[in-house]
Amino acid sequence: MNDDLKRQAAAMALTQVRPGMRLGLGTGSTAWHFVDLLGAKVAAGFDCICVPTSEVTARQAESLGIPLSNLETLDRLDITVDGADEIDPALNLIKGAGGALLREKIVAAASDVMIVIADGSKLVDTLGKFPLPIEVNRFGLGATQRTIAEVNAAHGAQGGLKLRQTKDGAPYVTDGGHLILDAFFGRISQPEALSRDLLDIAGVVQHGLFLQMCKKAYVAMPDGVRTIQ
Ligand code: ABF
Repeated sequence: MNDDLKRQAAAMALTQVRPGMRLGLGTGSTAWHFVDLLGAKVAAGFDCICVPTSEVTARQAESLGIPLSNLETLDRLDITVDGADEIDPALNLIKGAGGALLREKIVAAASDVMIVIADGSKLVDTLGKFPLPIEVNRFGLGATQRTIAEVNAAHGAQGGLKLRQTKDGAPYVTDGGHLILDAFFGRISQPEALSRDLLDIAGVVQHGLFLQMCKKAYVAMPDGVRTIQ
């Protein structure tokens, strides 16, 4: 059911894609559907060039014959299509459950338009129920973690920080070789200030707040796909 909704949202995003476009390809189970549908279009002769936001998405796109490039060759992209973990009414997002937030943010920032695709479960009034992923350098992890905890407490975090782990208990390592701390807020009342304060911490590489980056969201509900813009 949820998977059907994700595919419907992905299909709506595909209607925005024109021949010759430079596209950013997101990561996650919803973005997977977009890449899958785009792959079918490419197999039928559609022309586009894409930058993937993770190694997983790169492998999927390659397997479908989608032409790939990078942000050294292409300076700007027309559209990035990606999923999200939370979407607020102003289209601010929490992303990063899939561990690809750094490349997702770099690719979205290099895109003229970011389109988010999701099912209705991702809509929230206020960001923060979903843990906020914070990507950190491995060096000095303890010191970085303590500073983040202080900043988060000042922003009203209701829970602690958890080092993300794989199923077998090893630290989860991102495509960039970094670690992820998941921060439990409950409610993020001042996302812009929190974003700035987190980025001021030396060991923080990036975080999963995507503020004022998304221009349009296709959110699939049982009674149809809603466009939010
Ligand atoms: C990526 O995948 C992430 O930024 C986000 O964390 C996640 C959403 O995954 P899904 O579409 O599987 O719910 O877009």
